[in-house]
Amino acid sequence: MIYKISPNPSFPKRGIHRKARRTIFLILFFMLAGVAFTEEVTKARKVFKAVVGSDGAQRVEITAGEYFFDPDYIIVKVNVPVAIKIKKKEGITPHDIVINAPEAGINIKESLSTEPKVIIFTPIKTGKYPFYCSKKLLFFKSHRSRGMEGVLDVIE
Ligand SMILES: [Cu+2]
Repeated sequence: MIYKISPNPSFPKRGIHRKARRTIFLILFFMLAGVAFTEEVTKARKVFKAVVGSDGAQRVEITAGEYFFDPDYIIVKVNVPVAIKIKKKEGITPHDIVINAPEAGINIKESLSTEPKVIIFTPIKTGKYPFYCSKKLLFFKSHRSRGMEGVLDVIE
């Protein structure tokens, strides 16, 4: 038997594959970019810049609820005492606030109630430190992953 070698050269075929691959890559790229963009939009922060009161403390008021902190991007000055007055909205779901930044002299874990609590600390190092709610019910997603987190931005 004689086997004929296909006269159809593979070169142009490969070229088509390359094009297809590039198209697929571009489609994936824009899909991912789209996802990243959406993420950015949904994570728009409520920014609050603390002002130093007559007593020398920077005052911040936060309300917590399902599932947010308002504001959730708080800017404070380094080496100036911060007084956070925080309460949670009515409801049976328990919430707390955690800021675990020992390098900045901050180590907070307070459960929240509808009665405002005042948390006082002095940040000793600039940087962005996360704060969040550590509550999680059984197999459900943590409050943090549902959006109960924010940033404490300590600036010069
Ligand atoms: Cu919570």
